[in-house]
Amino acid sequence: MERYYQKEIETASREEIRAIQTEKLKKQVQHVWNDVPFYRKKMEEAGVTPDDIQSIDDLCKLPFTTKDDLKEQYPYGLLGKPLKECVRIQSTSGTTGKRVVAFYTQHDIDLWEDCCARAITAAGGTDEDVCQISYGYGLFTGGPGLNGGSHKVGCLTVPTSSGNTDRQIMFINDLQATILCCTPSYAAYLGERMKELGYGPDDIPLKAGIFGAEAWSEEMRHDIEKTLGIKAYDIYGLTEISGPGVSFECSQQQGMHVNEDHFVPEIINPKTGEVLPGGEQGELVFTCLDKEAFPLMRYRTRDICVLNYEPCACGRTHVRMRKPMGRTDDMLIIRGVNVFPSQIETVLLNNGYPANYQIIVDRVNNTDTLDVQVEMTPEMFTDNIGEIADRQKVLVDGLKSMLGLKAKVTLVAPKTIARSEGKAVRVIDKRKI
Ligand code: DLL
Repeated sequence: MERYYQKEIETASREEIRAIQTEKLKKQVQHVWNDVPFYRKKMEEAGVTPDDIQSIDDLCKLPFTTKDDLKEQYPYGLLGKPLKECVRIQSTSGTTGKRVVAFYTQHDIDLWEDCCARAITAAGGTDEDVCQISYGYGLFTGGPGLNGGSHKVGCLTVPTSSGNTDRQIMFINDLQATILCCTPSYAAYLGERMKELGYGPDDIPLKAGIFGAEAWSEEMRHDIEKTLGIKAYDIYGLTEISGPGVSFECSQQQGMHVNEDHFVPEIINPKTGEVLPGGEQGELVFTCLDKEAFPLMRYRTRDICVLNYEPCACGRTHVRMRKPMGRTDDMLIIRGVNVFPSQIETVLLNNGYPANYQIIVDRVNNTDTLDVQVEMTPEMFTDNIGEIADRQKVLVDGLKSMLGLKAKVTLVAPKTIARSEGKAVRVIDKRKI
């Protein structure tokens, strides 16, 4: 049995990691200064030259890159290599404005797949596993990234992509898939469907799942683990920085190790840009240390996160990031109250509802309204109006105490909220603000 564990780098001392980062950062700053006019201009405006960057501690001297910069520079403005050296693009599903298009050289693909291979290994994967990849393939990074990682580990890779749920289940059973990679909402749906078809957790060959691309709560993790009889691992990433595998969970399930030899994370105060110490919550920022074609520097992700530099019991020394539970830009402000969709999800799951819900925000007569539509399980389903009203009241009270806000809750029949094969659409904001 072969394991793809890169012990030397994944358990390097903090001093060794800093030395690697310093060496790579100096080279990378020179690369963007020489090859990307956009960065040279930004650095000149900030009064910084490559000579000012002598160690990883000087990272904070560099200017930030934002999503607006990416939009303005679309499509080629941030290219760090001639197009003829690029071998792939991937893109976000952005619905408004221009989407993000990220470029990769073969070197960039190799390092990205390497990160995904580390994630699969941390979830217990070896060359004896059958890894079914039910993330979308195509422009979305989920399928291609984990596909490459699975090859590197030597797993038998089953590239089902998303959708066609009954065929997914057939492959899981017929090929005895042991690792499932997909979004947590699709994993929950697959679990629901398998249960409906009569499979208990012990009948399902899967042992692990690698779920990410969207926020999910601990309660949802426990539900999925119970239904599928697996251990569920979180994985994080974003197209701009490469895709899945920027960070991943280990067996301890206490935060995701950032692949710090490739990406340096920082937490900043989103209002002032000030760098915050470990343990404090703020906006997550990444610098790519060795990407060639799309070398983002101090990229503001808009994900709200916390970094933890404490040693991890798994032996890995790379810093861990907490599950990002909100974004600086998807936080809803309802009647002046900050609301994270994940808080609503927690109330629902704590009350025994599956994570099939939709949050509808509107503005009526200048007042914000919050309507949460929640699917009942088949066991709960009833046409007794009094019973439904009682159930709704329990949720209204739960939401009030979690958010400090009165919400309208509507319970709907099982399977009436549209299922997603990719990222779930949880929030519909109808306000024109
Ligand atoms: O979602 C890459 C990915 C694919 C990650 C498969 C994991 C698995 P984008 O479509 O560019 O890339 O979306 C990136 O999704 O900034 C976060 O807001 C969110 N996100 C990604 N992973 C997680 C996670 C892919 N594990 C954006 N938990 C990021 C919470 C996540 N949010």
